[in-house]
Amino acid sequence: MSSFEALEQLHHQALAELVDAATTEALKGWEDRYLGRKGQITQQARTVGQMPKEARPAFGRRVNEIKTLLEQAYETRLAEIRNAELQTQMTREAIDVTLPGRPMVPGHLHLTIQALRELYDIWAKMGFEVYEAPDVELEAYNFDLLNIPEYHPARDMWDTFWVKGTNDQQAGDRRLLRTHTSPGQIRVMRERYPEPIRVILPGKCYRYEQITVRAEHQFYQMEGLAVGRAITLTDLIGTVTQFSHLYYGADRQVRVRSSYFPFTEPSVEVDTQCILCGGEGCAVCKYTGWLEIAGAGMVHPVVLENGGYDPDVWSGFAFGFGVERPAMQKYGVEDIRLFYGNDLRFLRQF
Ligand code: FA5
Repeated sequence: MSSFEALEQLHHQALAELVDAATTEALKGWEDRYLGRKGQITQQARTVGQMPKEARPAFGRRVNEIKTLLEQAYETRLAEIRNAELQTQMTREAIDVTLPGRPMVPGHLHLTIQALRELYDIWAKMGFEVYEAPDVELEAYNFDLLNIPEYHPARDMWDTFWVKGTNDQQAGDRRLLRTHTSPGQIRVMRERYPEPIRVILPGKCYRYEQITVRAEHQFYQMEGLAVGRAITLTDLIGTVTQFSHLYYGADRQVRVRSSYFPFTEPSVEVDTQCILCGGEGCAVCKYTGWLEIAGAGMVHPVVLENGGYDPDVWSGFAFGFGVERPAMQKYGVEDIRLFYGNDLRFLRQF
């Protein structure tokens, strides 16, 4: 077979194989085999030098023609294959718009957040602004400046989580997770002096205590503080009564009992008529007809002084409500552990 015949045969063979190449990878192999540096057409071009002189121009021209024809055929085939691959991909990924949609499951606010927001609204109506104090607190603010020195037995009322690495600090400078929101009283007084104060201090509190149906180791409190020049116990009673009417309903009576807190004098506990039995007596109120809703009292002169306010000129009241327990009463929740147990069956009810 002459070199020309062999060249034509190669041409036809290449075209036939090109039709069989059905993927971009197969096509790449074909290109390497015929047009690549070591490809057969390229090899043919290299044989020109060994041919008789008179045959060289015609052979060389034909090799170049075939090379160009194969390159064009290659481009056309490549476009076909790419198109076919795209079609396959589009079919595979096609969205069936007739399928029913997946329903969105919208989240909603946690019961505690709902309760907090309701409380903010009520206290805002009564002229109290929100003051935020830190969760990680100095021992001095949580205890000493609230008239609870280190030796004071009342420290046992609040079992404390201490912050690791700060217990070699001087007493008072040690850090802890606040056991109540009352340390915010000192912060707001020191910041606002000599202005009168009317704030609520909401926040999470932490106690190293046994978890029960009524007690968590993390829970919210809503502190309140009013400081002015002629504030009396009557103002406190009027304020908490008004609050109770707005939160629980105007038909619930409120009563105040004597109590003890180191940072108030006198100190009281505030009770409201049991929301479930209306005062008749039931298991929730332990058959007393009353539920405790807050600790409160007139700000102790020592605490006023620690806040920078002269107790001979200024007076004030403070109160500390729980947030979860009142919400439990209001919504009939029997176990505080449900709040943070992350059981959606419970949370979705509110
Ligand atoms: C105090 O924490 C005082 N600081 C309140 C106070 C403020 C008194 C200002 C006077 C003036 P007490 O420890 O009673 O008080 O807590 C107040 C409220 O926090 C309780 O009535 C209760 O509703 C809530 N509470 C206390 N411990 C827990 C707990 N472990 N889990 C859930 N709620 C709790």
